[in-house]
Amino acid sequence: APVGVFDSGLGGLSVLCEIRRLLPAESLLYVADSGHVPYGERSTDFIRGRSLAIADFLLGQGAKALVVACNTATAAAVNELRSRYDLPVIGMEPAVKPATAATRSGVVGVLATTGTLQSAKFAALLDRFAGTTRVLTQPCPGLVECIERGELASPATEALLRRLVEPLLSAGCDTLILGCTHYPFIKPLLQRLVPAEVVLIDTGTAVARQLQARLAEQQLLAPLDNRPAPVRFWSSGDPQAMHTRLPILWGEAVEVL
Ligand code: DGN
Repeated sequence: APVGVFDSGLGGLSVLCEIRRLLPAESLLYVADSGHVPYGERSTDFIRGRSLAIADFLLGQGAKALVVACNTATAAAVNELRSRYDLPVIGMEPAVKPATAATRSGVVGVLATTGTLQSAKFAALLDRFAGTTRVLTQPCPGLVECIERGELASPATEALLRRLVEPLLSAGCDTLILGCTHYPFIKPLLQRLVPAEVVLIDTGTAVARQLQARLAEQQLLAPLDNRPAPVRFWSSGDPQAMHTRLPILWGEAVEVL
């Protein structure tokens, strides 16, 4: 049975990549809700509805576990998904706790969508882990769209990113949290735009490890001789766009359903 992974679009591929690396024997089924990307500025009800519909689809495909490879959808819908389905549901969360451990200046910045930053889940996360660290938030409208177009280092993407991080750097942030699964794709560009000592933190590997632990605990791990397991892709948008973008964002040969 496959592990079902979904995102509003192609950003979740950054998480899929880490899952693939850690768990090469797991069959994976990735859903990009490209017909509705971006989720960043959508209402909570809309995102919740999409998440439940995609989860139903993945369960219909026999998924044994779900990974919500989208911070925005996790904030909006992970509780509903967990109460509705009796299988492991792994979600994303901006890495506030590791960032508070990493910062020396005591000021960290969170780059994420408006939806994530305005969510009750994010407020609870800050209450729980921020402690004495100053946590500054920066919504990034437009950035997901650049990445969806496959523009990982274009002048337009660079100009936008510069404008977004500048206030965080002037406020003394020495640690930046990539709180959206699209952003690891522009990590090399971001690293070039910030001073070398600024630490960038994302959560793809932590989520892959969490998935591994949950599968192990429920004895759902695929046998190791299942390698190489298939990875399949499904998009609610234009399948042709998926075909042209996937080679940029996902290295392996692909099967688009
Ligand atoms: N990739 C999603 C996230 O992690 O929040 C959201 C991207 C979007 O649709 N705005």
